[in-house]
Amino acid sequence: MPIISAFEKELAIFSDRIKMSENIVIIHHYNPDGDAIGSSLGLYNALKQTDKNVTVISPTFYPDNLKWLPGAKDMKVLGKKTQSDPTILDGADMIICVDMNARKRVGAIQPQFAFKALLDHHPFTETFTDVTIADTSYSSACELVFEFIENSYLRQYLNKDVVTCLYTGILTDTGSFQYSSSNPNLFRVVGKIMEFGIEKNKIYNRLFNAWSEDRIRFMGFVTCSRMVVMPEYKTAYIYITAADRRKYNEKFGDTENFVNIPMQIEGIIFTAIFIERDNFIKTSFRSKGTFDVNEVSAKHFNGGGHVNASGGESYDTLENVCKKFEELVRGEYAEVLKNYVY
Ligand SMILES: [Mn+2]
Repeated sequence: MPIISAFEKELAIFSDRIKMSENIVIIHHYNPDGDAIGSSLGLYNALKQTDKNVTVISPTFYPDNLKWLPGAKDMKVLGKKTQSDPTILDGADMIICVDMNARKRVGAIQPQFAFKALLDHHPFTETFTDVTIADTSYSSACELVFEFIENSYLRQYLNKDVVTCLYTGILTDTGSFQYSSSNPNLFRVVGKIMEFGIEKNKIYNRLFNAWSEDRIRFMGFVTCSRMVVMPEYKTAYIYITAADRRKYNEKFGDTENFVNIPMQIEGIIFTAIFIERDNFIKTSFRSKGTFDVNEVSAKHFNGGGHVNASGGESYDTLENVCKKFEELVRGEYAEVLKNYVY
């Protein structure tokens, strides 16, 4: 049974509202990933076959390896300045937020006048919309968007473009089915997606084998010179300075997945990365098994996410953030990590 069947009431309201609306805006979180872009464009490609005006607004620019997605060129991509433009949502009678659990995730944009709906799979969803369909059993917003379309009048508009976008977000949010993918429903959805004859291998290569030479060399440098392994605690982390980023001509998205590099070491179950950005330190965490990095992130690094993947930010120096992390590993989490059997 689809997960969405628990949301019968919301589904009806959501679906009716789409029918009634003429100008629909789809919006996702800033620094969008494959799931944010994929779920927005999946929905966009379905809705654009109707008689409605549909616009996807991206609060910030997005990774190059997603530019080939059907409909990507039609997206309205904002920046720090245009985000604060109060007229940006003028004329919209419905705003659909995807892949975000809090209003602040859209940056300075103020989605306040139109009817708002949310499709999300993060824990701790804030109530900032008029109707919400959110469930952490979904691997990705894309899996949820598929079920939403499948179970609404939009079903007739499912096509290869729609599911290509949705498959993209499923792949990126599950690390190609490594994590967040134990719910059988995901494979039911993927099975349905395959029926549209998507180019599965081509999608994979466009997403994951599409780096610049700089990025591959950056990854090599980081692995050699910026990785700290704490074998006793089954933990390893990477730190990157602003100078490192400049040296390797870092482009947006280049450091994505660096946090997974130490995870490939036998015995490591907990990894982190700390990246010196312009005004803050970006933090990401990954784990194997039940070690909850959502808690680590929420409690200590102003962030959140999922059990095995989370992120946050810190306003201290890079050096202090690394020190704090090591202290947490050797202190608060020491017993759990040392005794962790995986
Ligand atoms: Mn997601």
